[in-house]
Amino acid sequence: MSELHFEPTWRWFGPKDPVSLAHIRQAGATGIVTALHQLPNGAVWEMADIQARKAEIEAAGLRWSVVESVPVHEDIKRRQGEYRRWIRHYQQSLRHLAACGIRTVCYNFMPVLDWTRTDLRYPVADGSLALRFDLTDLALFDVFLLKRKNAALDYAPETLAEAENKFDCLDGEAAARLTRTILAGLPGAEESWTPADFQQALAGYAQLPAAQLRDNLLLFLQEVVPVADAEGMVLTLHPDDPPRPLFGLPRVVSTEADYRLLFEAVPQAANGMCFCTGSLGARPDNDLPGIVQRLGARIHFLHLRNIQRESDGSFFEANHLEGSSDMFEVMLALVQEQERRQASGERVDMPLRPDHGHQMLDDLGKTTNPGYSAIGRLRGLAELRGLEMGLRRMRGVEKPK
Ligand code: DNO
Repeated sequence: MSELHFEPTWRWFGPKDPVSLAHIRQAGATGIVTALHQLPNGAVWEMADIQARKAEIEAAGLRWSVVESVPVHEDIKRRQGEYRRWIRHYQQSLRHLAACGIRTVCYNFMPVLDWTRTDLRYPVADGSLALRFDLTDLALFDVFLLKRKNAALDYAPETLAEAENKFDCLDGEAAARLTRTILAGLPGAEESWTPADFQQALAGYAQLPAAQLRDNLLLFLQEVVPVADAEGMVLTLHPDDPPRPLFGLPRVVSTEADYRLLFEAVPQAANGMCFCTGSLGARPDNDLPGIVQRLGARIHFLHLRNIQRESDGSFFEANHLEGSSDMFEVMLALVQEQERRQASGERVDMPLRPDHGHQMLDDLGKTTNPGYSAIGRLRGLAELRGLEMGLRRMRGVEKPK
């Protein structure tokens, strides 16, 4: 069997990222996952800007493997205003990226908010800090701080009672921190909100049921997938994180069935998936190895991380090989999928990045991007690569020369 591997990649937020390209290289990554974060949503990515960023990455001995993300303008999600123009810009950005040799693009279709947590410094048993999504805290914010109309209807009575108790003892600083954590936008999110703007943005979705959001996503795919296909690119749709509606906003990329529907409607292989085990794994009904077995041909980018689920839908981010998902089974399914592709002459590349990591060791005293500190991800990447290598060798792949 000839040598296959998942290209080890690392998310880098550009020149302002406290983790340098030189350090990323030492962590064992060869590929960079990044975006032109300085551009506003909807702007055309010009070739000169893409080339300049690419040159900077290559000067450090790395390659720009994946764009995460070319963000989708809110007008496209709502199919309103200038959405046609933003779609044309998106198509143009894809063509420019392809012309610069970058062929894998990640994006999401979550309205208003990108990924969401309620605690960015949740201490786990070993003393490192993890990211946490706590349903009680979400309800507390939604019902008692934001005071969204009818919010209480979205939570179970026990959750509301707990949230109310917690709210009664909450000091101003903790309330401000929770608000910031939810609304300020985590790394990679393109928007951040004040409570008033957020209420307004939510109001904009009041008349948009999930079925309509899904139609808007399909319309977008029908417009951009043929362009990606013609350019030899793949688009990888990131799942909702967490995979559930939030603040009454619909979310339509949360389950295997959601993806299946999109793949059936827009069948080109360029209509692909970013397989994020942390996002999908937050729902016990998402069978991760099974998704790889059934939809593997669509998986063009891997975000591997683990979460520890709790019974009410809360979770925290566990170490990569711990937590609720069996990373061995996931990795095995991915290795088998890549072997299948090789045997059938399909595109084999599946860049992998260790998604998130705990804040630990020297990073505890540093200002880091939540989830994106160096050492926790370095640990994650090392563990995942070790698991991958062990599995491949057991399956008869020769030792690299
Ligand atoms: C969080 C990330 C998200 C993701 C985007 C994809 O860590 O996985 O920021 O990159 O939602 O568009």
